[in-house]
Amino acid sequence: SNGKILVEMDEATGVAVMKMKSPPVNSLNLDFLTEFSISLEKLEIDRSCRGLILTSAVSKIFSAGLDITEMSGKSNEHYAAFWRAVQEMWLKLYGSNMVTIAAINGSSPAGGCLMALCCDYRIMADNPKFAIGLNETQLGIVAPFWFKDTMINTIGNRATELSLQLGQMYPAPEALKFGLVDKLVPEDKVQSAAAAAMSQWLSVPDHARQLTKSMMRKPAIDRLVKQREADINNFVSFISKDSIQKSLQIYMDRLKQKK
Ligand code: CO8
Repeated sequence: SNGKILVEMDEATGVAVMKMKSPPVNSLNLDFLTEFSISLEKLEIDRSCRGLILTSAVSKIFSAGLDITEMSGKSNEHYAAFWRAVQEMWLKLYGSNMVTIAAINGSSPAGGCLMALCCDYRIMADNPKFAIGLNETQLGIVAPFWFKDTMINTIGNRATELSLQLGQMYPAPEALKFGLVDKLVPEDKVQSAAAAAMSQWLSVPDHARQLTKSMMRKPAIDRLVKQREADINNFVSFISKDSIQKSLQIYMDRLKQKK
């Protein structure tokens, strides 16, 4: 491990806390995603681990989403490997048998929002400076069907249609109203609130909860599993287009200029 993912396992409670630590913004590059999936897999097969709290060790940021530099100026082989790693992260996290709780202690755009949506329950720091949402259209790119499915399964069709088309980022209070997060707590209470919610979730018998979770999520997971290669090909041909590369470049330049 090169240490982008810190895992603290509490044997007494059976709860692991996974802290994303890839400054400055926890962007999801190939290394990060690979380490994330390996760490998750280890916890998944550890029978003493029943719950996972996903949070950030970077102040003010949960995750800035996919690393834009992984999607620009690279070879098609690289884009394919990157996208496979993004799929893997989603398949593992959305399909986890553990209780997963996102402790969202900062901004969480795009892929960061997706990670949070993959969890069973979301607690966010009550700070209007922190925003969450799937803002892909703002970058001139299109969230794939499984991002869309994940959002629909959380906030419903109409709210997803609005959010996705507009590429809307919601400050924490709005995110709560939209159902994008389940609870807001003061910033210094995010971890303790996540631990409290976890003990409620863990009071339900695992087998019943797991089968119920699977019943809710399996159709979306199966849809990607069936079309995994096609989805990769689709991503590679989309992202390698000159017009898309240009949009991403403009977005990155704007991001750098805003300071
Ligand atoms: N990828 C790469 N670099 C990034 C990213 C990112 N996602 N986000 C920020 N950075 C860089 C910045 O450019 C900056 O670099 P530098 O220091 O060299 O100038 C550094 O990280 C710090 O960023 P900021 O100064 O902006 O930090 P702030 O604390 O002011 O803001 C934010 C943090 C709110 C996270 C802000 O950086 C931001 O809004 N970032 C953009 C987030 C974003 O739009 N992500 C979308 C990625 S796309 C995605 O996840 C899903 C794509 C789906 C695929 C579609 C199929 C085609």
